[in-house]
Amino acid sequence: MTSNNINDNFYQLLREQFPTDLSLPAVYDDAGVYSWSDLDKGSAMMANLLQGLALPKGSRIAVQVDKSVEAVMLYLATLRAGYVFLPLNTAYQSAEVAYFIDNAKPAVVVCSPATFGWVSKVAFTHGVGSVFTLSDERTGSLLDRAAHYDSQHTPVQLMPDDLAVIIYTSGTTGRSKGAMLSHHNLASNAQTLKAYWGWQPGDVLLHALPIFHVHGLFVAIHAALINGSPMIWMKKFDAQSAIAHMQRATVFMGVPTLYVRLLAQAQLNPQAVANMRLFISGSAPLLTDTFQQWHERTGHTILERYGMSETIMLTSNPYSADARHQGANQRKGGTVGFALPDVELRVVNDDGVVLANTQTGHIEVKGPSVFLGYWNMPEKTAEEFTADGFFKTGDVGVVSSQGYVTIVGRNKDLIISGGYNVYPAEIEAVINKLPGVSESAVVGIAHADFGEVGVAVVVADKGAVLDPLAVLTAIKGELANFKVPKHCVVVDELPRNAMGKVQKNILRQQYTSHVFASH
Ligand code: MLC
Ligand code: AMP
Repeated sequence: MTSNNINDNFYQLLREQFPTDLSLPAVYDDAGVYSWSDLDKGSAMMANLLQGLALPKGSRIAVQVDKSVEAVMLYLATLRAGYVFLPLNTAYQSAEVAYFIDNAKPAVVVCSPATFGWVSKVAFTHGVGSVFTLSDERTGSLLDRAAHYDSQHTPVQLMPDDLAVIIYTSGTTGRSKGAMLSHHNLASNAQTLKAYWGWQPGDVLLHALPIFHVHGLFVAIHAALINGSPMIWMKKFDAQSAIAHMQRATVFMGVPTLYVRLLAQAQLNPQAVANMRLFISGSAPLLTDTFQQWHERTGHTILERYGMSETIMLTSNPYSADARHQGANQRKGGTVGFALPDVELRVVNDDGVVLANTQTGHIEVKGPSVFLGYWNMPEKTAEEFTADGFFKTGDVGVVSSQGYVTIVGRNKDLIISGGYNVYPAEIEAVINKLPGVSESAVVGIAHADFGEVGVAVVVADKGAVLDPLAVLTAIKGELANFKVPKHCVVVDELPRNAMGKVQKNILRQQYTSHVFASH
């Protein structure tokens, strides 16, 4: 990997783009305004605190906290100190957190004061050295301790391939895998998106996504920081407030559910978005209906892009004329646009033979933002890469003669619900352990708000009687709430093909028609 940076610490690159006047606003929060100096000094103090713990190089800092600007400082502090940030969805329950802690063996865990009881128990049981708390109201032991540290900090010297973040993604078989992303992965993608999306002086990002996944943490926050642009910060998405904030914002990023909810607001009209320059959608398929309605209601054309935790962003519809594609500048609904300038994207058949444009197959990618591999899972990593170094995305797609990529399906058994990934295998494993359950199949069906939601189809043990609601209640404590199927049905048997494999397509058809007929 080549690099011209004297220090390949990604924070250094971000810091160089901060405005010269550090007293300017960097984040507008409900509670007040944070300046660029606040971000720099707050993250310096936390970085000094972390370094004061004298942790070994590459130590993981696992963080499960509510969205706050201080949580962003903690992320930046971890980068500065050269440790590895491990963000965890706040919806994860103790069994899930225990798995991540056991797998990643973090040296430090930061959790919310409200969850300290059970998180610290899990952490200390797994040998974690330090557990701090951080609330979304500027309180917690992390801030108390960091207050004693210096507000100057020089980012630790790093190499481009040094690890910056581990993001866990669930798997089609068994447990989650930690995708290892380097400082170079983060830096290259942030720079590419800054140029491709035409970030400019005066831009203001409306940040409404959670910050424990790639979309909210990397795509959104990196974009603002690397452009020296302020963010309007929403702790939680709410359609009415988001529209009100658009008076002062220029860029918005959302999963399709956010666009669906915004469209349901009567006050969404061209005046409300007159200040906006760009609307970006990703993480899940944007229905062409939503794309068209948005254009009719606002006059704006949503720019849809596609990425993964393992790769950050891979493709994007053009913001402006793309010289690589005869100056095409059209954002096409139903497509995820062109491979980004430094991404090689190809479509292959089942035998790995590269297909021509307009032929459908498996999407494989190579590029500077593609991850280093799965944490402590070399065999899994080897399986997911081809001999010539392409990553197998698990998505099925087609590239048009003009170069537009369309995702037509997935060859991984995955449900994307409101932008969150839900792997049926994980849910089925939990359901199958319940008393009286013989087997189960979880399938995704269309849903007006979340795009897709899970339905659990369960078979009882011989002689046992199962209450569908009791099944859902029983798994609620075990799984993050967004993973819990929205509906459960008990059946006599699951449909199987001649090989004995459950025919999920049949279940999907069967339940789509009646379960959510009212939506
Ligand atoms: C919440 N609920 C969901 C859900 N979110 N159910 C299914 N799918 C979801 N995504 C359920 C809760 O379990 C709860 O049910 C009820 O809805 C209310 O919870 P809530 O927290 O009040 O929901 P709400 O705030 O309305 O959240 C909806 C949402 C949120 C769409 C705002 O899910 C969200 O922020 N999604 C964005 C996800 C995201 O950032 N993805 C990026 C991944 S990165 P109950 O029964 O418990 O009351 C990636 C790569 C890439 O994919 O390309 O970007
Ligand atoms: P995650 O593992 O959470 O990073 O999710 C990555 C997956 O989200 C991809 O492999 C795709 O299946 C899906 N995805 C992301 N963006 C899009 C999009 N714009 N359209 C369709 N699917 C998408």
